[in-house]
Amino acid sequence: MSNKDVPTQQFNSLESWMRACADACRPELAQRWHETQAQDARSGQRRVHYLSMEFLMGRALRNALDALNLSGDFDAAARKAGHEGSAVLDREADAALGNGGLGRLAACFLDSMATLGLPSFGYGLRYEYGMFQQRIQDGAQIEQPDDWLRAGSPWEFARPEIRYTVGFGGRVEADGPGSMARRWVPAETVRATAHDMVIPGHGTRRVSTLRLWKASSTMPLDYASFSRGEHAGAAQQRLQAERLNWVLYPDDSTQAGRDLRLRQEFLLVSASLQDMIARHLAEHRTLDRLGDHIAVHLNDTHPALSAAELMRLLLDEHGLSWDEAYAHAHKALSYTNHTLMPEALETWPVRMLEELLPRHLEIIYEINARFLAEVAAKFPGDAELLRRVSLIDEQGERRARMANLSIVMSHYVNGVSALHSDLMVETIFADFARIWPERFGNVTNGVTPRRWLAQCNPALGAVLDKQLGDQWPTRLDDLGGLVGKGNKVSPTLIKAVQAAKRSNKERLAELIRRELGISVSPDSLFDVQVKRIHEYKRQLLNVLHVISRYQAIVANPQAEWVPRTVIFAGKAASAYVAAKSIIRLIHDVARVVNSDPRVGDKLKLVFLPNYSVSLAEVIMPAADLSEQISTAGTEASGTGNMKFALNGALTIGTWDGANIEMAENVGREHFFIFGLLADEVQRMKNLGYDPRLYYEENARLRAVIDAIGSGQFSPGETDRYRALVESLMNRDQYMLFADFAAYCDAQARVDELFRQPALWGETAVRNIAGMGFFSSDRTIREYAERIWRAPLNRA
Ligand code: 26V
Repeated sequence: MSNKDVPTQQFNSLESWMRACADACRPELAQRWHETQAQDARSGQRRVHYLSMEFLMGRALRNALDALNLSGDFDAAARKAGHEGSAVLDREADAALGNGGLGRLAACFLDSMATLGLPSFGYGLRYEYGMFQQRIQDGAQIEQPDDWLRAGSPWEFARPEIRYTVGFGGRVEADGPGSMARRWVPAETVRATAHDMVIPGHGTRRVSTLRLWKASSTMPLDYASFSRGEHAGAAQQRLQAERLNWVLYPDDSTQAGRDLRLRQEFLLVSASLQDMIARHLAEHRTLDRLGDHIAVHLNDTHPALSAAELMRLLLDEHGLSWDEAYAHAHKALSYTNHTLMPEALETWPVRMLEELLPRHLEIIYEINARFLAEVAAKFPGDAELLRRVSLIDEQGERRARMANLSIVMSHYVNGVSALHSDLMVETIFADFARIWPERFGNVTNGVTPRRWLAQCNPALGAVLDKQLGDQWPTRLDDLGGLVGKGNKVSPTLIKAVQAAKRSNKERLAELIRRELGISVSPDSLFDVQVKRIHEYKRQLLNVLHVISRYQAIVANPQAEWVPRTVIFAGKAASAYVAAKSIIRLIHDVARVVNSDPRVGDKLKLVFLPNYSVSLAEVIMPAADLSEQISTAGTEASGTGNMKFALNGALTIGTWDGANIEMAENVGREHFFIFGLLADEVQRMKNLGYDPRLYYEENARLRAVIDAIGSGQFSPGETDRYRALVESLMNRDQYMLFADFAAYCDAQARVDELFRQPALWGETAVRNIAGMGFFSSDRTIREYAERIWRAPLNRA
């Protein structure tokens, strides 16, 4: 046996260990899943159906073991076999069926719905390739396919008996004189087959379902063509259908107006609604009370065609009247908006809908006509208002506005943090809020404390168990108990929390050494920004500060610098040039800083490639400082911010998204807040913002920009960052220059506190203690009570 075979051997044995453990969990999960389904069918309670194009699940084995109370046994058995438990778990591929925050939120929600005993289904698509894998070549991002199903998924249950036909294209025929009912005759059909993933609840036997649809051809092989020897032609049908499953759209920033994306969205919507109606009929025999029994939640507008498809199914397939169908749909539907960014608001060219979904377009027109008549009656003579709220944008190429459709058809619309929900009704949906003020509200996001604390940070988990008892993972408000009587924090507790942080930092330092060959000191302050790379999130502002710090260190190496390791990770949408340029700049700056002998441990800069749920699970527990520095008014909520704080990081952040509510719960004095407020940003823009003034007035900023612009970090190619610098100097859309000085001041305050370990540690504990509110259990309770009106059956 050659040396080269050894790792393969090890790999195989770890991999088979992982498989064996998953296979051991499967029957028990299946049993509990059956019990849950039977219970929900018997109870006849309202079920929630969470429709999302994205579920960013990550790995499932540790979560399954925990839910089944088998984690301890697993760790012991692995050790006995000579394996590290974590090495076994690392063999599982992430289910990365999502881009970022929106998809991960859906995954946290499934966990909470199961845990709280909410009768629930998640509905999504079974992409064969998930979020692309990011490689870095010469400092630049390269995308590679994510073949996560290569070896199959141990968590999937194929359900060949659960399948529906989904149509595309064709024409619409009248179906009887005078009737509203019409008949859609699609030109093509595909078959959607259910593949269920089990979602175990914690501290309950309940197991709920994530149902992912796989499209296949209704006519896999055209025998006539095949017999004529036209093999490629014979496979056409099959290809047409199967391309729907190929790949998750990896762009979370711009509307990707593509035919395939529209087909994917309709596949999700149509199969899921047919499934709900079939289940309802099996349990209740009639559709009379459909709207009372199903809640259909739209995770952003991606499943907004649900409004039209539900109407079509009820009108055309089940013979209901318009008013009956509308009443059911309106009772069932609710919608969450996740972004105010205009470029992410979905619209579809009417021409595409005409071609692909002609009946749905008719229904959208009818909904629009009735809606506009209602508005005209309520606000007579306001033609401008009608133009703005219309479901059809008539300027230029006519387009259907999916947010407008979602709002009109839903009984409730929510934003994802207090600020975001306020801005939503003041800006993008102001007209609708005037029409239906009672329809709008807020439900602040949360994260599951099982994955994001108990499982990813067992060291801190053990400290909490000792201090609070072991119920906190399902009762996160218990964290408040970390602060004792008289608002004191016990020094022993602080020490224990710091020891946990230290071991997590050592683990991350080891990973950085392994992945990048860079040695970083666990004594340094771990300053972390991990999230999608986007201009509004301002990774670039962070880089500007790093460069400024580098320049200051070089100018005065003898000063008492607080050693820092600045860590980035995140993916850029493949076509997003500016974001990719930021990744490149981070690498260029890192090369210069990390190799400068004058700097040493005082400053290190690392970019960890291929950010993922699994990587986040190692990073979050190890962070000292969490960077949440979006331009105020742009980040709808953020959820990474919550994961960091829950794991004892302090936050440096703007007054944006959920940062605000976090600071209020923790106490502003324990937060590093800086920068313009959302209304100041707006006011400044209205007055005419000139970034050059800041450049001219702030010598520190000038030195940083000049260094980038002169090619100091890109010696072979001095104008590599010309576009980036010009865009800052001429426009600076996200106001980095306006916030730069305040950001640097806040970073100086960070240094000051870090010099006082006991005080820093106490502040970390206070941050953890204030995070009880940000459990996704609380979020789901709010949805269930206020929006879905669905029961919780917590065992
Ligand atoms: C847009 C598109 C356009 C078409 C291609 C695929 C795609 C995928 C996603 C999006 C919109 C993304 C919106 C989003 O992710 N919002 C984030 O939602 C988080 C959960 O509510 C929130 O914490 C983040 O602040 C917000 O940016």
